[in-house]
Amino acid sequence: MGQQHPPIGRAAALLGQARRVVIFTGAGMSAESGVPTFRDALTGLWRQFDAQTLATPEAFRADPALVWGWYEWRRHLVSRAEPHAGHRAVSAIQSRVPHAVLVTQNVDDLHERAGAVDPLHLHGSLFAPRCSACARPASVPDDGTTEAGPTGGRVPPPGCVRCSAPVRPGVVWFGEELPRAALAAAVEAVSSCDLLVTVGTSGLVYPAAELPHAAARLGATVIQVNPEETPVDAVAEVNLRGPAARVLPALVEATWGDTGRR
Ligand code: BJW
Ligand code: ZN
Repeated sequence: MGQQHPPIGRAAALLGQARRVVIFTGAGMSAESGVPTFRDALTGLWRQFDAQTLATPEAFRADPALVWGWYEWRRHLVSRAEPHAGHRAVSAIQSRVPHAVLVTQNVDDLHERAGAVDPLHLHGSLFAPRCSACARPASVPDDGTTEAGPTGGRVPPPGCVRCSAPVRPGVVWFGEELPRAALAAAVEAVSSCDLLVTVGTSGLVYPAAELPHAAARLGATVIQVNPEETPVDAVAEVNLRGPAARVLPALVEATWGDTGRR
């Protein structure tokens, strides 16, 4: 369709009219906070590994210290990171739109730290370890004790206090089921939204990647924020090609006349 307005103006008009919004975020949302995207996560001493292979139950069973060390390294990285203006813009949208549900694939806590309301974490959290055998929640190790060191980043996981099996990260690995309540709430929000804003996801990992397509199929409008093309381009009414920390505050400002900072 011919766009009379620049894309940001068209997106602002859609957001300003929307009554039920879903904001759907992926790893690109946190990139400008210094958290590498999933496909860029293997830097430094992790360069020799493959993320898609490490993020599996098979990898954890084969080498628990390797996989636990990788997640501890990432947990420390996230603990030192700060939310950026894009995270705050997401919270501003939640405070302006009567029904705005945040669905994230991210395992960090940057949305929470920027004031987001009840984010639905489809792929779990770096901060919710549990027993790999009996699923008992385990405490997050004390900060500073498991910094990846000269051992090449390997850190043996603690044992469960109930059954002594290895504690595992509370994230969803390939081949594992997504948390049912979060997925059901996300599907429900997508089914009843009139606008879905997708931010910083490659749209490659299912079933989460289905959500923008489901929204479009059910008649909602889709806005995408991503510097790169993705499979979501096909269903997005507006593509805002740029980084989340710049585009989202600009979108909030174009919609409501300020950046949402109070
Ligand atoms: C910026 C930016 C900036 C950069 N601003 N943007 C159907 C078809 C094919 C395969 C499957 C299918 N259904 C299921 C599968 C298998 C599999 C799958 O999808 N595989 C694909 C690889 C093909 N899915 C699963 O296995 C899922 N489970 C499942 O289906 O279970 C079935 C089952 C049912 C019942 C019982 C038992 C089983 C589970 C998927 C779990 C995914 N987990 C991970 C790891 C989490 C822990 C960890 O982080 O280590 O989640 S994988 C990884 O991908 C992570 C992410 O959340 C997820 C999505 O990645 P995301 O967020 O899109 O990041 P990137 O890096 O891919 O992209 C970043 C984007 O940001 C890029 O587009 C950049 O351009 C952009 N960007 N800078 C804005 N500044
Ligand atoms: Zn246990």
